[in-house]
Amino acid sequence: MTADDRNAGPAGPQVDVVVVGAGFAGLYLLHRLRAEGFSVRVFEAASDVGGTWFWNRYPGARCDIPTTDYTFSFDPELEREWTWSEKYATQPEILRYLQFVADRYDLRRDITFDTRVEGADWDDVAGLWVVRTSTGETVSCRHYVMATGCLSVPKAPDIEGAPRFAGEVYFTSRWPHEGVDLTGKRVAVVGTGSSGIQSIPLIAQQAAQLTVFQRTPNFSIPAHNGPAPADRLAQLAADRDAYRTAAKWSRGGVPAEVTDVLGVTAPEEVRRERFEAAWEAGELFAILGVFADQGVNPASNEIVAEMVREKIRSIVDDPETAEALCPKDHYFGTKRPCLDSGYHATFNMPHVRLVDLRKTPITTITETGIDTATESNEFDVIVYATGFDAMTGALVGVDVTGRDGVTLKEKWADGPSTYLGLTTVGFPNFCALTGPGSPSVLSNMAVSIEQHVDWVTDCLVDLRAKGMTTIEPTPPAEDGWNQHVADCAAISLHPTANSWYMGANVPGKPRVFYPYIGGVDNYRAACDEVRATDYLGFRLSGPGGEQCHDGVVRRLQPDVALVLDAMAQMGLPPLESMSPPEARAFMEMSNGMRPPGPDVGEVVDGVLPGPAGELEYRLFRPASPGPHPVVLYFHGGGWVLGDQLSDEPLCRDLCVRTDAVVVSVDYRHAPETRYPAAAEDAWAALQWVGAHAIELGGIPDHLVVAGWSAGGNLVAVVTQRARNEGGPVVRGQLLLTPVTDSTMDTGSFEENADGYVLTAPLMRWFWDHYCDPERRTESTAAPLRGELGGLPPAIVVTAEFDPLRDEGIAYAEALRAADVPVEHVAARGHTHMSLTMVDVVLSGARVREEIALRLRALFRQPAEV
Ligand code: N01
Repeated sequence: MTADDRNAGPAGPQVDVVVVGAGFAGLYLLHRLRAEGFSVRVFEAASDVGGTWFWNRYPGARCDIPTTDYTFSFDPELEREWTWSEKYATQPEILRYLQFVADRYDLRRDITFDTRVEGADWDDVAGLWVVRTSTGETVSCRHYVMATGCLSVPKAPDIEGAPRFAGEVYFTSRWPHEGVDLTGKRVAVVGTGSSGIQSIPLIAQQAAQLTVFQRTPNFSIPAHNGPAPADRLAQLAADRDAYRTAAKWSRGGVPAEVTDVLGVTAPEEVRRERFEAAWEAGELFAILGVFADQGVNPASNEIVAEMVREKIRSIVDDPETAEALCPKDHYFGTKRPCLDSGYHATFNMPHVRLVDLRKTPITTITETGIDTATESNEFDVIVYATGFDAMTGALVGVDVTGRDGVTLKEKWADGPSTYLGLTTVGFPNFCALTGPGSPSVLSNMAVSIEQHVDWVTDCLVDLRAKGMTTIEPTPPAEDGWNQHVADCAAISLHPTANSWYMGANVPGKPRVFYPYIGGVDNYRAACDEVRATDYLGFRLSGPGGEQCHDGVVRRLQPDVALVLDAMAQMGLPPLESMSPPEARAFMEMSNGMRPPGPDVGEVVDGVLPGPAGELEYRLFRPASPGPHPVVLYFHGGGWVLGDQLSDEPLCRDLCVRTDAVVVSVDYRHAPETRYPAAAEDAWAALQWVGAHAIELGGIPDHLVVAGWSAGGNLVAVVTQRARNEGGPVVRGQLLLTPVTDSTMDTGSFEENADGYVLTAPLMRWFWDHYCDPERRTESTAAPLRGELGGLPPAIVVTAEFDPLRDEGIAYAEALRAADVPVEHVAARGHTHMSLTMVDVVLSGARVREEIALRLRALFRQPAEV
């Protein structure tokens, strides 16, 4: 009990912390809290420690992360005292380990076994939780932590007739402790997830007949179990601390090579070699990391998926069974892949049979067996390996009532909502270890558990030091985190699968992506940042006063952040420190390394007449039969950099998404030819393209002018001029993060002056090269200052982290005020550059699709002018 609480008198809590669950998480939390001088009670429904490893005793149960990594790392002494016997330890060995840990740190004395926590109510006046247990005990505590595991509540059997079966029934997740003798029995196994796939080969060894009822085939690779891998043991022996630190800062919680090999571009022999190496390694993160893009790119994913299917076909003798065992309805990795020991070969045994429920669904379970659409089968035993109400089942299963009488179940009725996957608004002093919105099940649980326990313990120590007794996230912080979790998932292929990660296995459960897929490393960085910024996004209160640093910890799109980090690590010189020719050479070199953009029907290079000589253009034609609408495009580059090729991936993307001919035209650049040369060239290009639209393959009067950045400036300038001069007919204008004014003093300029590639100094450098200060207020330099009435409909795109954001918004607002139809697309979490980074910043695709949707609508509307 803290000093404050001891002084609090009878109204104070009985203990500082109540913890639910004595698995990996509960045990370590108890150890750490106790070491920090907190009083703790742990309640555990089972009769011993172990959590999931207490309950899941089915034959073949093992971990699927190598035990060298699936282990506590907080105490080097503990690591020296315990040696795992196998690469993937069995359930009994892992349970013995947790019992050993409990004994070694004398943890049992604070754990109450055989006791389920049934409810916890927040008392807002006293600022404490009142916890109710199945034995009738009531305990008050300052902090209430659920360490209940992500896969601890078995899914209720949802098969018609299940209660009628008169034979033996077992659940893999609640296997009898005394074991089950299946010798000579006719056994049915329903379910082919990790539990089914691990147990089926061992059940087959005993059963007289085994029938496996498979609804969805799962990807599974051989575990190649045996002694712990020598290379890993050597790394640990050489420098344990370095190895454990690498795990903490890895993507999945296991030190692993991070490849940059893309499946889609790698040569066949490289693909094969990488896949075979991962197959031989028999490790989840190896097979999930064959290619850098397999988790996001369907084509790359399919390469891995098909190689796994080839393996299945090579193992299983009967071609029909082999095909039924080949997963085809989800991308590899979007449901948790399994590690097995002889699973597929089990189907070559004469007494083992697969029933494909996709072809012949179960109609009912009877007193004596299972009926499918085509047959009746009699069994002595049915084994359900049908999974869990994952991630939230155990949390909402307890009657947790927060402030204002709202239960967690009610609050999460449409899906979990958390700050950092740990805390939730309305539930002060409440934590869910490895909760939804944290890496948890996508990571090595041992590492993620230690990280959460350490963070929570450090937090409670900080609160005590500050004299604070309550902590609760703020709504903006929680909304921001939920958004970030969803943004991370949206880039990946994961949400496409009907997986338990999506809540899809439990009828009626909200369909959202439950865990955080942004990586253990990024997640840890976010949590560390919250603490380092004195609890950003949390409200703290107590005798020490009140504090609230409200805010959102991650606002950039996750892939934008990755690109920015990668660029920062390269330590590139700022463009404005270079001469224009150096900056151009540098840009050309970096453009040479980017993905080319999507295929289009045809690419044609040409020239058109400009006021001071020919202007080069590149035309991108859709593959569909023409004629097409035409988009005249002006590149970005601050009027100093770039040419008709420099935004090629973006032009290709626009062409494919809008089914329009895109004509990217070059213009003269500063400082060699300063303002208004670029604007004059752009005007000439508009006139020429307008006049030659039909020859270019365009539909008459279906011309849109588009441009990015300085190109967006030129779009605004030439559409104003076309209105002034009575043509050409422009159906619409697309301004992508445009320059519309020259003041460089907006809020967004201040906020985003540095760190997002287009910096305030770079923008000044551009302006200085382009235009004399005294001419920058002319409307052909700063179109926001022009007359805006009577302009064609506009799509104005702004990016949140862009110095130019506010002038883009100002232009959209000014157009609207002048009665010009405007669609403003605000790209949340994006930078000035990121929307143009086709196939690099994948989150940009959604924004470009939104733009394309509006452009297509513009093309369908009758021309205004
Ligand atoms: O559960 P699952 P699990 N009729 O949900 C099927 C971890 N774990 O216990 O896919 C017919 O994966 C269901 O079919 P479908 C690991 O993270 C780890 O196996 O919904 N079939 C599926 O085939 C794992 O991912 C280890 O179409 C029905 C199966 O039952 C997670 O726990 C070991 C059905 C359930 O698979 C869950 O694994 C074990 C119905 N009505 C578990 N309902 C290690 O190796 C469900 N199914 C560490």
